[in-house]
Amino acid sequence: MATERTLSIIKPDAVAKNAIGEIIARFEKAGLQVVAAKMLHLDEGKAGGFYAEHKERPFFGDLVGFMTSGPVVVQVLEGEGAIAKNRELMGATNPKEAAAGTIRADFAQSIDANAVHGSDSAASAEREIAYFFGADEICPR
Ligand code: RTP
Ligand code: MG
Repeated sequence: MATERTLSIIKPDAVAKNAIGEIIARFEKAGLQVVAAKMLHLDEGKAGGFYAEHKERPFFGDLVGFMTSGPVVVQVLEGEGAIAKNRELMGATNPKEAAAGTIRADFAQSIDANAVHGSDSAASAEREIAYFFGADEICPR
């Protein structure tokens, strides 16, 4: 499998729970490397632009409200099959449906406050990484 990069966000609920370290440890233990990271408090424009694909969905307002409710940690993860591996570690969107031992099963409380984001395809990863990071902010090891 090829080495890939994916965008990960530790969402406001997980930051508020002081779970940043535990979540990053799961990525590292699974063989993913953090090659870029920053903490940000998103405004409506930045959060809405990030989730633009969901603009017409009924949950869009709640999603943007939640993502702007507190700081987030945005990271680029690199590794073999990083996009699918991260989605596997995250678990299902709705924590009630997330497999035991996944990040969402262990840290999320609802479909809105669901602890983490991860790019869902190579095209999304490319767009999302560029949305938050310049090339000079990514540090391959
Ligand atoms: P994410 O983009 O945050 O990684 O989540 P995801 O791929 O698992 O789910 P996605 O379909 O992209 O939805 C983005 C976020 O919108 C909220 N959502 N609410 N009420 C609902 O039916 C509903 N569906 C999605 C979730 O917070 C989800 O993470
Ligand atoms: Mg998504």
